[in-house]
Amino acid sequence: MKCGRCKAPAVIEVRRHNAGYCRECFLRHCGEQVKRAIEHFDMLERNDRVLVAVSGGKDSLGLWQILRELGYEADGLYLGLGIGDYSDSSGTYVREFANARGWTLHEVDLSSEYGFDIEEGSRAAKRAPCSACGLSKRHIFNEAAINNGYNALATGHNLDDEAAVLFGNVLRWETEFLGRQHPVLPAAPGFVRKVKPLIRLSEREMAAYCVLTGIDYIVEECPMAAGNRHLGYKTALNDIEERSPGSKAAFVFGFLERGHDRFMSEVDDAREELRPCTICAAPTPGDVCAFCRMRARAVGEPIGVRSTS
Ligand code: Q46
Ligand code: ZN
Repeated sequence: MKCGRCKAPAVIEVRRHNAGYCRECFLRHCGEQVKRAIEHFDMLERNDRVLVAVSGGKDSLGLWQILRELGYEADGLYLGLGIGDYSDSSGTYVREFANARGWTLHEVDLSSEYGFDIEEGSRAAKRAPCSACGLSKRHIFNEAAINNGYNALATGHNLDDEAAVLFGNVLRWETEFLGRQHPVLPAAPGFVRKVKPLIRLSEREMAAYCVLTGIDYIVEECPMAAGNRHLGYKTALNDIEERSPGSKAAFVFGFLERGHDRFMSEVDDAREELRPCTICAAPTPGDVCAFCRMRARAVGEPIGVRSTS
């Protein structure tokens, strides 16, 4: 197969685009897809300070590099979740990546800074580990971006991730989540802007991007992911995509163009009722936010009192 752009031998085929690419044209394609997503959804301004949440995986490290190559002032944020060897090794990949390039990396460690890890939070809050983890990430990423003066928080969610989340939300008609499912969530009091610039690139394209640019990333999955619903949705969608290339993109972009607006009112209603958490000041519908409640339960403090020692 030849590269559809320059006719050199192709190194990858992207069936969704019905195209093959050589190394150089493929890397240009990845940069163009990110640029297109940023412009189309008004994700970033040229002078924004962007904080990229990096996990050590292909998507977040690839995203950080692409944003820097496109000229954005982008720094990294790594959150240590305390998930055994997986966290130790993912932290090493992130640090080596940032050090090799001399890029700024912020680090937050859940256990040493908040007094609990994902397993303890999950047990205390009676939530599945991924739910406790998602809650912690949302809270800490937002807090770190605001405290360090960033205008936007970028995450490495790719097209496959977004398709799987959309699939799950549609299966259960989670209307408020559907209203929130968008590649850009604008800033609001207490919330930094959140963007997903990889929405036009698949998992496979991100893996190829990292291999072709020599990015060393953690290949093993988080051990907590095994058997979760999200992975099941990904497998089902991969099967559909295999038979009918382009289905995932049609599903996600069709929703964003023709479905998303219909669910927006659910989010507005929910946001109107928010007020600052009495412990951390993050916006919350109650007195104490869900993260502070989980932390208090996990460390055995009465809810509503944060020890200062
Ligand atoms: S890190 Fe956290 Fe994921 Fe691990 S515990 Fe679940 S949500 S699977 S992206
Ligand atoms: Zn709080």
